[in-house]
Amino acid sequence: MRFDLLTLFPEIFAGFLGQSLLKKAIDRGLIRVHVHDMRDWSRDKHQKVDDRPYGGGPGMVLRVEPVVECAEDVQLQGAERGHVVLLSPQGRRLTQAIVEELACHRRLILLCGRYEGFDQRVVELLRPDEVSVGDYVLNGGEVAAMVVIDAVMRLVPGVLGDENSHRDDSFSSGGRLLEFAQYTRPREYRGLHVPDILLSGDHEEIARWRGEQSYCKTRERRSDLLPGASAGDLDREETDNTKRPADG
Ligand code: 6GU
Repeated sequence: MRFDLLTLFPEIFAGFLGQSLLKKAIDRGLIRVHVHDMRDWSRDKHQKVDDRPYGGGPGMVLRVEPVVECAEDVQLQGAERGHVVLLSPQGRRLTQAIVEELACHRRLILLCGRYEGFDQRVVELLRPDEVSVGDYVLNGGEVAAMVVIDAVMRLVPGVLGDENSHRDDSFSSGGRLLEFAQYTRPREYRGLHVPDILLSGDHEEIARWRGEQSYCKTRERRSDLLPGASAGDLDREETDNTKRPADG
């Protein structure tokens, strides 16, 4: 699978691409990631890619030409044009179902915005799939693009070793429950013991206990995930949240 990242801050991705599971997948040729600096498509001698919004208002808007021309050139590199994703808080909110959908593409072009967003004509010309990673505001799409790559790459065949691949993840379209609690050695730490059941060797009982744990944790923390929950279950909780950021 190939990912193309279009950004104004290519350095942000260096650590992410050079570590861990993603680096291994790249080294093994399962995944390719190309990072493109949209400034290289600026016609301006100062490589300016943003400008003040028509109609006034705070902040700067990404200009249409460098973004569209960068995306079009990048699409022509490689065998297929790819599915264009624009990371934006206005997009549909990312879920595991959307991650699974994105993983069906052989190539994803991820557009990372900054400032107050893109000129609307970027959307009209590229017709991207607009995706948000949650209901909060980030300074730019780069962190969101890393979220998308991280979640999608796990679904690319061969990326997870056999050891993990058979594991039922909490949010895969099959399972809809949170994970049960896990323990490893030592058996006791500061008076806290590993539950006896896990040391019993009775795999049937262990599976039952884990299922119960998952169900109870989900009911307590995320009842919106349980069958029969309506969208309102979550909204009510969210609008109930009266906390405000601390001063300073
Ligand atoms: Cl994709 N971008 C930005 N700037 N903020 C976000 C987001 C994306 N998703 C949630 N918040």
